[in-house]
Amino acid sequence: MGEAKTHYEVIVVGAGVAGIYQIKRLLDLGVEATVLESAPDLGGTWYWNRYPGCRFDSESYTYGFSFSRELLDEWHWKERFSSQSENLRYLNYVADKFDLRKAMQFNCRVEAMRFNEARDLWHVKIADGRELTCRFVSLAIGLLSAPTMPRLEGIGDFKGRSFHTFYWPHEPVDLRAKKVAVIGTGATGIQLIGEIADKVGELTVFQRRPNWSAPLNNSAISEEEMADIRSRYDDIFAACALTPGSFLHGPDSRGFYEVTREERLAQWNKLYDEPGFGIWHANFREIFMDEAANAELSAYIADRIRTRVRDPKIAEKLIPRDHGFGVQRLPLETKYFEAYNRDNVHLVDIGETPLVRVTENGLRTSERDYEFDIIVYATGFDAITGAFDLIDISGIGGETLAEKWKQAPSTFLGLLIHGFPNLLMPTGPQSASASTNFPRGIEHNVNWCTNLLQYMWDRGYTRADATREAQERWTAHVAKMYEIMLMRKAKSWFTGYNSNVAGHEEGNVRYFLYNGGTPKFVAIANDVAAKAYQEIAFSSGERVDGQAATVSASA
Ligand code: NA7
Repeated sequence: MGEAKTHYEVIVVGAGVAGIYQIKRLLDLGVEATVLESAPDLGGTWYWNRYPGCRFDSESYTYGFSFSRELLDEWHWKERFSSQSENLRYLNYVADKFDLRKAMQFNCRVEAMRFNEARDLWHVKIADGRELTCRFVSLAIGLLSAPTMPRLEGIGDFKGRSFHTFYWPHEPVDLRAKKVAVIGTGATGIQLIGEIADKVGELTVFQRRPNWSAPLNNSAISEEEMADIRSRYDDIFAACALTPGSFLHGPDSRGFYEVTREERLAQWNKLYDEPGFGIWHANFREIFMDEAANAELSAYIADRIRTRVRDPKIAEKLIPRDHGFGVQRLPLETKYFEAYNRDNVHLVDIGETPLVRVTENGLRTSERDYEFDIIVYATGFDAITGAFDLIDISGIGGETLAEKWKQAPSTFLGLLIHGFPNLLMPTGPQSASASTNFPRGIEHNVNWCTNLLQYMWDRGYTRADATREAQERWTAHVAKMYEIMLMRKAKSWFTGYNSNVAGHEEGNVRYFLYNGGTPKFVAIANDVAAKAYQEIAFSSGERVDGQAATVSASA
């Protein structure tokens, strides 16, 4: 395991999708590198989230790694939208196939990282007491890996079982005949509720705000279909590379107002009944920017909800009023709305009667007490920057990242941070990977970062720091793109909103996503590389009084 070693050229933090690919690239190059993972095993998101119903919203065969033809030929995705257990099996298969485990250390929580300016090294402190050094760190720590609990009194008082969906127990949880509460109706709650409604005794859903949601329309993939998919992989990945979201679903080329209302309805009828994100990503572009266009689509989806939910009062409660369709992350669902037609499923509108506290026996709202055997918190994540905030990271001059990003993150391409040299972010804020079919963005970002490292190794540089100007330009560009998007008004993790984290409440929009789409992002990032990384200051050699022996032209 190499645990006695204390120095590496590269330390990768996180053994999820990004960390697995990053270590693969580094080992192929013969670089001395290790992965530090806080969990007992690899898989990241797919290791942790074991709640029933957890699965891809991306078509499985667009989510898998694209780097190995052999892997593509060997792996059979069993379902169009594969489940958590299968996804975890896949990531283990990849790690074993390419012998990556040898470079992974588990149960290693990185507590702190300090940049040593004199030697151009990162000092990485692990919770087990070890301190490692390395030239480069790749923080592959995930976008949604810091779960958050409500700030509710009495959480510890509950005598039954309770857990956040992220920490759903590894052993099966017997839900039969149990009284179960689910708090939260985001993408997670919606997957969970649809899956367990017919498996529990009583299910009570505590909904603060409804979310728009559309059918996943999942199905099995037969041997023949998989053979066909395998023969088309090149085309599939090429098609993903051309769409803004890196999915197979690209926007309708017609203008919303160029077609008649009947034509729009026909298109929506088709998309709603098709698998996946088509209703979101293959829709008219205007739905993301134009209030009237968005309102017409939202009214259409509201009607679809009304046809699926028997009790009109419940149906109205499940229809969002505070935001339009698709301006928050769209959850995809399987029999979610039908769950509310069951006698054992109850909806509590905690927008109207807020949760007051957790009690010994259950939950108290402003109206009454409820008794439960199990309380499930599907309350989301301190998204994107949350995992960074859990590590005490200090860069040039002792500046801490938490302080620098307190109001909002600022980055260069979402990949580098000025003042924090040699720190790479394959899944950071403000890159295209945050808003797209994650692995497609991740593969690009890992390749970009690895090419940057190779560039430095070829030239003997020991420090790369994005310039302040480049970072300011990029951050302003990212923020500007929000101006035209309806999403800027939404209370969702897309805008850095989280009611459970101090400073992340409503009103402080944090620009997390690059909204220009994958093709544009890739073109910009590749152009930076093609022009010899002019936005990055390179230098090399030990420093005397802060001066490097060699400094690049761009420094
Ligand atoms: P989300 O999408 O952030 O959803 C969290 C849900 O929990 C949402 O309905 C919240 O209501 C609700 N919530 C959060 N805090 C509270 C408190 N304190 N009281 C009541 N209700 C609360 O997280 P998910 O895990 O569902 O999805 C995250 C991503 O994972 C998803 O987008 C996929 O990419 C995978 P609110 O809407 O804030 O009123």
